[in-house]
Amino acid sequence: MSVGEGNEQYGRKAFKRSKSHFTDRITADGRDGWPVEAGRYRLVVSRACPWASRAVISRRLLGLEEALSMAVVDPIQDDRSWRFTLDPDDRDPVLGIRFLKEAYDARERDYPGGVSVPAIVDVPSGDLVTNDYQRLTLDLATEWTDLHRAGAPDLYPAGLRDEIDAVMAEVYEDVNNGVYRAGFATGQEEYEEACDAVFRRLQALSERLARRRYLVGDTITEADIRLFTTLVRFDAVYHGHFKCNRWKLAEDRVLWAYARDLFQTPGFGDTVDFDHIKRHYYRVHTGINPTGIVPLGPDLSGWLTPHHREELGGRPFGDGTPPGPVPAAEVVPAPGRP
Ligand SMILES: N[C@@H](CCC(=O)N[C@@H](CS)C(=O)NCC(=O)O)C(=O)O
Repeated sequence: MSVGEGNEQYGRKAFKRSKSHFTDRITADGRDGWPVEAGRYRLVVSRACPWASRAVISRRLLGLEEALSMAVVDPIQDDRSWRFTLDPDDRDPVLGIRFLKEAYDARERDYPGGVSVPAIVDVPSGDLVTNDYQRLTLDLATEWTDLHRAGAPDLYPAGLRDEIDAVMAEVYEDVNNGVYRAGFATGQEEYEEACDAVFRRLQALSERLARRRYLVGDTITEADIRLFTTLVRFDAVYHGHFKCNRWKLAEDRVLWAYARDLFQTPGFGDTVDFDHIKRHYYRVHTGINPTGIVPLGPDLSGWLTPHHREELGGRPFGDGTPPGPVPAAEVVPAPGRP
């Protein structure tokens, strides 16, 4: 497999995350030429990918499943990158394409950059609109409001944005991206610096969450979504594959309970596919796992055990309500669930 580890971002120099290249925004006023419109766009995700998983969770919490359809790619890329090999005829049934790269090429001929998820594609033209994973979920929360379900939570409340942004910046630097910096380090010092930062930040987050149910305010916000997508992968892939092994998530009483609380909240755990997560990381990054062997563990049953975080109070959905059941076509297959 010549993907992932061959990319510049996984190269010999210190790990550097590439900037998203297509940063057009889909907005209520359509100022970039892409107005919010039900049925017009398709969200392309890998359930393996933490950045894409943010969008999968936001879409569920906000009840955008009908308005914004979703395509799930095969967790294993080949040298043409993400592919629709989970679909009949290896083709996305809505876009009619076999590789996500086709939507990138439709937007920009001979696009030289990497093909990444999450991506939103304009269905009528087949053009990629955005792969800006940092902006994408904020826009789902704040620009797609006319299409939100009744009872949708406010994931980015105006009065708390400064605090949410500050927490997310630290979580991004040391945790979301920190695990990648540790995992793809090519020198001892670089690895130790990154790994130290991961656990220092996790320790601080554990202290912050000891007496409060959620990261900011008393409801679920975008900040919780972004921390969750790393925590849910921690013991399955980051602890072993990325060598972030000072301790396991399941060994930190507070963070483990926090992660289980979110996992058991509708819209979070019901989007998680541990089978895709494990196969993607262990099989694609052959630079750090040359045999491509996928470990059997960890035991996933703990994710469903009582977490007792209700005792801290908090109102998960604020004045809103939890999302309904997962649409039948989007239920995570049994091998990926605890
Ligand atoms: N757009 C960003 C973030 C999204 C991202 O890294 N997605 C990963 C999957 S987790 C991806 O699609 N990487 C391209 C590849 O592995 O070929 C990037 O290009 O680094």
